Amino acid sequence: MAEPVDLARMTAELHALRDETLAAARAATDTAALEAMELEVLGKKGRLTAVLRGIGGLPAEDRPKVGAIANEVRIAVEGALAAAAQTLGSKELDARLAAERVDVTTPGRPIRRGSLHPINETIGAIAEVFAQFGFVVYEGPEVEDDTTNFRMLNIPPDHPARDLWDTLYVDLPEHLLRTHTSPGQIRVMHQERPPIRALLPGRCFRYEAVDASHASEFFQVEGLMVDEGTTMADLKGLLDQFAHAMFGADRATRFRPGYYPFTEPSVAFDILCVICDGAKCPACSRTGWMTILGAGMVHPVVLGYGGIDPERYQGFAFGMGVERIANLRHAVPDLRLYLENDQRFLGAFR
Ligand code: 2NL
Repeated sequence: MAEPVDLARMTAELHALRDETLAAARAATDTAALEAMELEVLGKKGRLTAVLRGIGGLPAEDRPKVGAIANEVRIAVEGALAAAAQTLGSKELDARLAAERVDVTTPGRPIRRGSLHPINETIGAIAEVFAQFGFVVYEGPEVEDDTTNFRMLNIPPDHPARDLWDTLYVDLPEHLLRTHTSPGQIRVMHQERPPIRALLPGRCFRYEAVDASHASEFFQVEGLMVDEGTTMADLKGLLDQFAHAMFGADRATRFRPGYYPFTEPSVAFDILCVICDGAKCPACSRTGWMTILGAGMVHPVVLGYGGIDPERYQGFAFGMGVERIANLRHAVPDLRLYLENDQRFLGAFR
């Protein structure tokens, strides 16, 4: 049986609870403790409720008095908890602000910028020039069939011109790694109707003893124009414009006769040596000139293989090695550098 209750004892208990809680609130060191205290004293199963449970044992006239005291205690405790919460809360905020302080004057960590690979940068520069003449970029597959890579370019299986390319074959009958981007031009002819102005950049492959100027992968950009009344004069004018855009408006150019099985007539296109300006240095093999591309009028047989009537349409085509153009643009001495992915090299082209 619980001890008999009377007004004086309950009053004393309530005041003791108040004084104890007020002292604890002042002593609390964090807001979590205050929240626990609130639950412990004022909560539904809290100590204040527990004391008041005894109220039924009091004489009826004392009950309102205890109720009034309990109310004062509740208000005092709530007030003390709120005041302590405010003090502690602002202390905690101050501590967090101090701990998380950011010195906005500290220099930032530099973000390392990437850059285009010099081969891609060069392809972009070439495409930008030809875009001004209406040439649109196409791409063809790197694995080609023998027919498209050789036969349709007027290079039959036993043709001696095949000795010009040491071909890498893949484990698929009649298929190979393209030796030039020309088969892509054949695909464009099959896919489009004249007038055609196509530019084909891409990776090509050949079996090669690797040195400073030979790799088993390399890039080409080829161009193709097919229309009614297209002439060699159009080709010469276009290539002059190209050379002047890439190497300067005052760079001298020349055309020489050349040979390719897929063009007739064929030409080699030279610029005056960018190293010695024609003074005949080792860079131009002491000729004063550097060949930058090969070109010619598309052979009528090749137009026919492309599904184009050579009686109605004429075309010219040209092809260049991208590494060679990039070497001249950036004075790179060895094309193996393009394949090594050495950041010290690639980072030099920002
Ligand atoms: C070179 C020379 C050349 C072509 C590529 C071509 C393509 C078709 C028809 C006719 Cl579909 N010609 N391409 C023509 C002449 C020269 O490239 O030495 N490139 C590195």
